[in-house]
Amino acid sequence: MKLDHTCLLLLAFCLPLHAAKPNILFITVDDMSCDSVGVYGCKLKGTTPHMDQLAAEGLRFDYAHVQVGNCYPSRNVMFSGRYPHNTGVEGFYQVKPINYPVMCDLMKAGGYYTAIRGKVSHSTPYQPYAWDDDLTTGPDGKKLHVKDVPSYHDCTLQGIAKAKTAGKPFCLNINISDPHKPFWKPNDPHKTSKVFTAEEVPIPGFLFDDPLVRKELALYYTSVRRADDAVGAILRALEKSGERENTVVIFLSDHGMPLPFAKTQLYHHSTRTPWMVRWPGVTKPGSLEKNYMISAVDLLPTLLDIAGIKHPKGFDGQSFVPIMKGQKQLGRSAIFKVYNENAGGNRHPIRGVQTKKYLYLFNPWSDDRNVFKTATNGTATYRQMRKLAPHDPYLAARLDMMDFRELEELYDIERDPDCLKNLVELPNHAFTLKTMQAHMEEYMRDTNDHALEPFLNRNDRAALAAYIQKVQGDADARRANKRKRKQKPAPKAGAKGAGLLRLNPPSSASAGKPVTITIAHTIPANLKEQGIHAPKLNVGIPGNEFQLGGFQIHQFIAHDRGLRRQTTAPPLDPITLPRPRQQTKPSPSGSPVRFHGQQFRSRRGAKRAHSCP
Ligand SMILES: [Ca+2]
Repeated sequence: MKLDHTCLLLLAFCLPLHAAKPNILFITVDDMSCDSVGVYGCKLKGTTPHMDQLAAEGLRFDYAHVQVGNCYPSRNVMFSGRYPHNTGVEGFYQVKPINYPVMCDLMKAGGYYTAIRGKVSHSTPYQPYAWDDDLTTGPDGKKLHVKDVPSYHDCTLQGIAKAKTAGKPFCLNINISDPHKPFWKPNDPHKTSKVFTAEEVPIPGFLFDDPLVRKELALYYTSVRRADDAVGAILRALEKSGERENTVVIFLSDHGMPLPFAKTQLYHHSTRTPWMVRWPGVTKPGSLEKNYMISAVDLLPTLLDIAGIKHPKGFDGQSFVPIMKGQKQLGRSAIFKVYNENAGGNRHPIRGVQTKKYLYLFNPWSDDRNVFKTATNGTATYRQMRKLAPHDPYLAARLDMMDFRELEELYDIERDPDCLKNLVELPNHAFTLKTMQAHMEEYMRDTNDHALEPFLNRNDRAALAAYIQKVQGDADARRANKRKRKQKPAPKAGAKGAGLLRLNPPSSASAGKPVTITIAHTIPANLKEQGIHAPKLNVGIPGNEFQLGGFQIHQFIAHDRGLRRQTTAPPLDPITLPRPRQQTKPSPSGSPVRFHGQQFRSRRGAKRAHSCP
């Protein structure tokens, strides 16, 4: 662990305040929406019996959110008590060295044994980090399977035993992989205790009723149930250890379901999380907190208060221990939400302010041309939305919003939690808009957010474009450096994996015209069928080549490392086409230049034709 001088000084002040320290068991699930939980009003019965039981034994918060709609930055907020612009962890990349302590440092300095299972690389600014143990590896040295329910029981018991051996209270962070993709599937070797059918699943208001959407949702809800099985396994291990009565259990999700308008967004269902705390002797069984808003940035200050560890300076969040003890607390009427980039380094910054009634979003990248790139574009639901949109005005409007957004959005969460009707231009909401904008400015100033300047200049298109160019340029440079550091020579002939796949693209390609790519392979026939890194694509082994046909190119991007291409659905990221002769020109400066092909559709045309209800 490398911390600078300031950080070490801060740690030196983090002395324990009390001799008796409760254990902490912090459990997360991955990509689960709050309303998938029974006690939070799930319309499908039986999704989460163990989570419901935990709620019945403790306190649950009705107005709880995470800050970020994707994993790595969301978890780093939880463990740092700071917004992404104050940790540097704005996307899926390591930040090293750091000048602030994280949960692991502070708990260890406070006398705790610390260990983690799952999401290890996403939970600290760099890895490996100084946890006492990584419980992701079993006692036999083998890595535990992320979807294996019994292993969650065993690793919890193992962590508790190790803390006892060390003679310390424990702070365990057990991160369940479900319902993150890949979802449970029929004949999955990793069992779930209940399978839900496409016919019975509820359709979230931000999606649409369609057989393919239902099918995807059924797999999601079945994976929610397997996540709940893992919660049960962890809590059984705690009981078995005899430490239940001296352990504070905290449970939440890192963000909403991995489907369009939820994951990687800052909508209501993107960030709302089930948040439960069972603190024996402190929280009242079955209680519900409906007055105050809490968010992930408050987690670390809260954990330190529970553990009686003094806070270092620099937290953006605030402990909510007073609320759990039934006391009053100021500053709990709004939360600040932050999104910057996806796992692929595409920057589409969003900022949000949410109160119990309203949500205001600022999308500085939204310019009617820039298309939002996100993990959920690879889902069956998104592809179906694209397929149906040309013949369905409602879906055309929804797709338009998903891809292009608006510079500002305002929603009445009480009446429209699915965020379907943007109120930003309605005169009768002008006062609310101004109030929410003022909240936003205050948060940005207070936390030194780099999006403040574009926010203040939000009516100046050139200023917004310059900001987006700057942050995307930073992300591109960071990824180019990473590639340079990681660049390995191509595997030698005969080496393991060499020549498994060879792409044979067409000798020429035109924007708007379908292309066919032939992929020759030498994958051994006994492997039968293998998934390759492209959504819903499998390699049939018996032959020695297969074809991908019908992809339409709608945009070419000349890039510093050759040409990247975008196709219409389905996206196919790993395949690179050669530089076409007609559509691109070299950039005089060598910097990225974008050329739009014939198929680049007009947003304004779509918007005129359809309006969102
Ligand atoms: Ca996640």
